Amino acid sequence: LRLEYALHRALAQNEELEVWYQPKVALADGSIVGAEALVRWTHPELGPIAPDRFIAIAEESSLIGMLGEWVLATACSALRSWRERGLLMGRMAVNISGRQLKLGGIVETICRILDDAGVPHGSLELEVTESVAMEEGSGMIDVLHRLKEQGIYLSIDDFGTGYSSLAYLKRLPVSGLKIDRSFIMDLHRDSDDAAITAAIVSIAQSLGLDLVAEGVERVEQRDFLLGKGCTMAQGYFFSPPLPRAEFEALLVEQA
Ligand code: G
Ligand code: G
Ligand code: MN
Ligand code: NA
Repeated sequence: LRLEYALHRALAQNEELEVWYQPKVALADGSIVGAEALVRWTHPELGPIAPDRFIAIAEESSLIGMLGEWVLATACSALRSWRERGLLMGRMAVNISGRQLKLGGIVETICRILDDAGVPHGSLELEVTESVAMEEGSGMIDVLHRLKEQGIYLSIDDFGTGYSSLAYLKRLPVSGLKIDRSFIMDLHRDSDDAAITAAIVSIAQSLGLDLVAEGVERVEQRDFLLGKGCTMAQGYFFSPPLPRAEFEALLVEQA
């Protein structure tokens, strides 16, 4: 309850929260093709609080709407500025939780934030976890379809950790998959992980889905993925998530 109160205060005062950005790169040459927005909270006394922890708190309380809207608006305003300067014409990816997607009027809220920021709908990617995307009988599929109708790009985060049937995956209105980093981590020395990753690459290719590998930290992982035909990645090998000014410096460097 104390953290919930502190989070509420942080949102109201707009000082302790930040959005950091991690590049999504083309595996072949490391060029930046997009960004993922990741929220950060530094409490004045407790220091940095892990997003997993405070997002869970926000989801249990009614703060998830406010937090999610703040992250989206902040990320869109950064993207608008980078687009205007020709620094990043690719997409901005924002994580969205299941609870937030179920809030009334969520599609309208998201579109309003994009329109206010002057960001084309097609420049937003929403990352939804596999378990959320697969939720049946919750109206989730309908929300995802309506977001897609609005031109928003949808991808499945942490792919491979849930239990999606391929038939169901084919019916989802998503355009891309992100291979969970647990498979990438030991790719270079675990033959099961290598086989699973190769299988996910071919699933994505057969279904015509874009694919991003998460958590690429080593050159061997990059080379394996390139060899299998995966074209995009994120990970410390390329860059960790960075504060806005540092991410922007990378964009300027590559421009
Ligand atoms: O960036 P980091 O690895 O610390 O993120 C931990 C988790 O928090 C990840 O699962 C990530 O998707 C999630 N996360 C980070 N930022 C956001 C956000 O703005 N909204 C939601 N819903 N989840 C986020
Ligand atoms: O669940 P999601 O994919 O949204 O989580 C993204 C999180 O993964 C980010 O918070 C980021 O800090 C973390 N991350 C990004 N790249 C790497 C990496 O190469 N290795 C590890 N261990 N974590 C990473
Ligand atoms: Mn993500
Ligand atoms: Na992930």
